[in-house]
Amino acid sequence: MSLTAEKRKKLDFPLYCITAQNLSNGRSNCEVVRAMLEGGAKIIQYREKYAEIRVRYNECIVIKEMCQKAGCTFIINDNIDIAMLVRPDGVHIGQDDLPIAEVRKLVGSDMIIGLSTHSPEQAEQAVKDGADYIGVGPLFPTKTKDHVCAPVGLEYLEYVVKNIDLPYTAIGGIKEHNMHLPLQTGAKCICLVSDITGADDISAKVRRLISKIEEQQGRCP
Ligand code: TZP
Ligand code: MG
Repeated sequence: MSLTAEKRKKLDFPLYCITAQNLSNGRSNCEVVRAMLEGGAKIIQYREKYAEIRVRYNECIVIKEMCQKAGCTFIINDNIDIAMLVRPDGVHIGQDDLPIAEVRKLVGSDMIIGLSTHSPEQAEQAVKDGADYIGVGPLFPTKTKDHVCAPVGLEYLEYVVKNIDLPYTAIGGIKEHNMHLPLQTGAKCICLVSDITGADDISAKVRRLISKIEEQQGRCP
């Protein structure tokens, strides 16, 4: 099923936020999400690699409710089973996870499916396979993701900007101090993980990032 206008709208925001309990200075994922929402986050992905599945499930129930009230798109990473139960706006999977067509059978046509991609070939394949958006990265070195592939650089982002008609988020090693690079490359949406989850004041950070991104995008071609 093709990407609907409704799904595009849910993904049409300049900042994509992701949780990471181990990089949140002792704060819970729910606390971090609350602060992201206070700062104006409009897309949040629940990504939790270390907690027990029951903890993830419980957190996702709470976070879905918080996001719904705030008009924020809520995506669950990895756990298709939790997504089938909690019914977020979307799920996010990687290259080694179940094929998109199989995930589609499980979650249904209304749910957004996002796929991490690392090369032009993977981006083209994602379009063919019916992904609703793609992650583009890691642009730069990052310690946030285990077993991450080598940085793909801005060249791959440039390819996506010019050739791929799917929503996407640039990701990997993006910080407040270097985010002008993907933005200058034409990125419509960028994702900063540890720079946000590790911030002392997460809501102030998110608010500042959104306004800086919008300001820079106004200046970019
Ligand atoms: N996928 C590709 S890189 C990455 C993920 C989840 C982690 C990015 O984290 P950070 O802290 O923004 O480098
Ligand atoms: Mg995964």
